Amino acid sequence: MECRGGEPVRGGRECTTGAAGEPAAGQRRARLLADLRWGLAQPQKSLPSKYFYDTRGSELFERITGLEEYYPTRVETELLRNHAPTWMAALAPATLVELGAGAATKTRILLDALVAVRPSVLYVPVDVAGDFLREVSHALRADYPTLEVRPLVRDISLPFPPDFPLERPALFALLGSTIGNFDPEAAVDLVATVRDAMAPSDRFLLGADLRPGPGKSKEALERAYNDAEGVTAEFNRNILRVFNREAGATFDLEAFEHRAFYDEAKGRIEMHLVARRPTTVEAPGMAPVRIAAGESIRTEISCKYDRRTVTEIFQDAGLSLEAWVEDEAGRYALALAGVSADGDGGPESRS
Ligand code: SAH
Ligand code: AVI
Repeated sequence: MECRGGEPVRGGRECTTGAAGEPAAGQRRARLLADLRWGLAQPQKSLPSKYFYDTRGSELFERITGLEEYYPTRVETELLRNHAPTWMAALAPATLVELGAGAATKTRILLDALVAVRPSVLYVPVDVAGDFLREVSHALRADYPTLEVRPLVRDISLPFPPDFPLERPALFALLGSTIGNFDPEAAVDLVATVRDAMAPSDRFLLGADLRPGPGKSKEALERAYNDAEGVTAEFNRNILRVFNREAGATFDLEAFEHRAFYDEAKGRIEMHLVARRPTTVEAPGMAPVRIAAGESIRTEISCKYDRRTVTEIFQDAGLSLEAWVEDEAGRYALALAGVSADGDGGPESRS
């Protein structure tokens, strides 16, 4: 079965029983094993990119965001600095829900602008990386004493309704171009899930990495995923560590090398782990899988956008684009959207 994100997930709706809605350890292990079996049985072997993010993977991603080659974080930071104060003053949201919050570093730009106009705010960071999310939430509570922080450990590729009411207006944010890690159909499903939770007064803020153009070469884009220090390669291999540790798989990390390239036809970066030599992986309940030298496992897609494709995703999901800002070189954009006037109006219009 294909789930949102074009990634294999068994069993539909996530059954959540742990703290902050986190799946119990046994359920997570069963899901990892099901995804591993499915992914390694495909003609193009693949693993869901959400499994990069244990605490080590989250920390490696944070290191990536500081790399010279990885421009998206720098450019998004600049755009947020320039536009967050105006947007926050106009919207004054009572709730900020952030999908794939990670270290919430850039979120602080939103929060600074927000608490300046509305000190008492609810912040709901949603992320699969539970331990990391708890640490980040703890730090935010210390730094923003008037902020109520309610973290949710959820998989955003599945419906993730919070089990508490959201104060309106709410701002839903999906930053870092994490939308790119979902294929276009899955991206529409994800945005539609958010739209279903939105009231007419709410807004959705999306960060999107843009396709190569006059101010952005394909080479510069590919460099962002092939840094000189090898941090992205380490991040890529971390997915195998996660499967070894959490699912009892036997990936030989040394047998795989990092590869990332831009596929112009699909408008996306693909990240792979390529076998340097024949290697075999075993896992509980799975027949050993032999991987030939040169064969690869695709570990991530990172779709790139333009204003038209983002507008289409919004439209298909029942949202309308209200603001679009990008840097001068056209490398990265922020898009702000509201519920479409011809939609059903979201929760405020339902009884
Ligand atoms: N928003 C941050 C982090 C981006 S990294 C930034 O802009 O820098 C992507 C984040 O999304 C990680 O924290 C990862 O754990 C989370 N993530 C990835 N797939 C996810 C999924 N399916 N459900 C929930 N969180 C996910
Ligand atoms: C989180 N996500 C949007 C990053 C991206 O650029 O697709 C993850 C990443 N993969 C390699 N480098 C960064």
